[in-house]
Amino acid sequence: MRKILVTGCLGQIGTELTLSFRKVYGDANVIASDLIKKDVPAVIDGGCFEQLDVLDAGRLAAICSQHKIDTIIHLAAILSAVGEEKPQLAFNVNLSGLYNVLEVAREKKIQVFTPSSIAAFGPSTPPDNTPQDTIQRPNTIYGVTKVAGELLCDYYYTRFGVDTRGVRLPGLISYTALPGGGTTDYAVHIYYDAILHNRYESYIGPGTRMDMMYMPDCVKAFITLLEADPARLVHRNAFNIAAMSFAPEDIAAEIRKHLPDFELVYHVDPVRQAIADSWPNSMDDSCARQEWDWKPDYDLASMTADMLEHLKIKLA
Ligand code: VAH
Repeated sequence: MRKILVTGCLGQIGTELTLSFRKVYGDANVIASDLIKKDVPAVIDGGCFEQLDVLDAGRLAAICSQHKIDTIIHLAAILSAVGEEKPQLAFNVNLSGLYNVLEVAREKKIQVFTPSSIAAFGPSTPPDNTPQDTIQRPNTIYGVTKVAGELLCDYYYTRFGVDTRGVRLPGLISYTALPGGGTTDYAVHIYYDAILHNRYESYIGPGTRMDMMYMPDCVKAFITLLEADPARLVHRNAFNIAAMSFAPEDIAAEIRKHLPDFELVYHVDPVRQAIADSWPNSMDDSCARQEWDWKPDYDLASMTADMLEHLKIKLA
């Protein structure tokens, strides 16, 4: 059975992924780690937690040795919007942190799974049905670190034989843990505000379509690719995966099927709008479907129903 280290375990992906991985691989086989031990009992009390700054290569190596780690799910990162406020921090965490993970993986023969993002594309990328292999000239530090990360992971596979794998994630929607510092976060907050206020003020403007995915599909993608037959993988570290593409008004229309009086208004944030405008409208994920049988389970309607049902309980 695998011994898995999850970095960034208390983030939006990390929280849900750690809980799901413990169900699949066993509580004792998933070591959760994050920079700060925040009060998330389900993760902290559900198994082993280690405080880890991914910039501390010695501590990372010591944890991998102590727990005999053979798989690292590397999630620790600074996201797009915070990255534009703190570009030097984003460079350090997203690239030096990844470098430390790849180096310990090289030395200790550890498999590495780390996500890229639609942010790895830029204004010159074909925006509709964006191909798997195409122009990547992002104009955000987050996107620059994601492209560099994709190339670093490819290099460690071809040069050192490290089994690196990853996906380009769309915006992620979930009810377990809030997102932190992204551009697509609006697509989570709209559901919370629908339950709490029956109204949402969107910082992303009308007509701004982006790829989005429900968190259960993201977790499914991580496990499916992690366990995929390596002989089938032509691409490795940056599979486009998609589930749905929508703009704020599309979510609002779906919410109104459940909350007829829900009101959507706009207060556009020029910084995050510019980031969103630089990203694709929709990705072509045919390579993931061909090479490891990717297929999402949720669309906007089923995600909206599930989100509102869970948030009514969570926010009661
Ligand atoms: C962000 N949620 O908004 C992240 C993600 C596709 C976007 O990488 O920065």
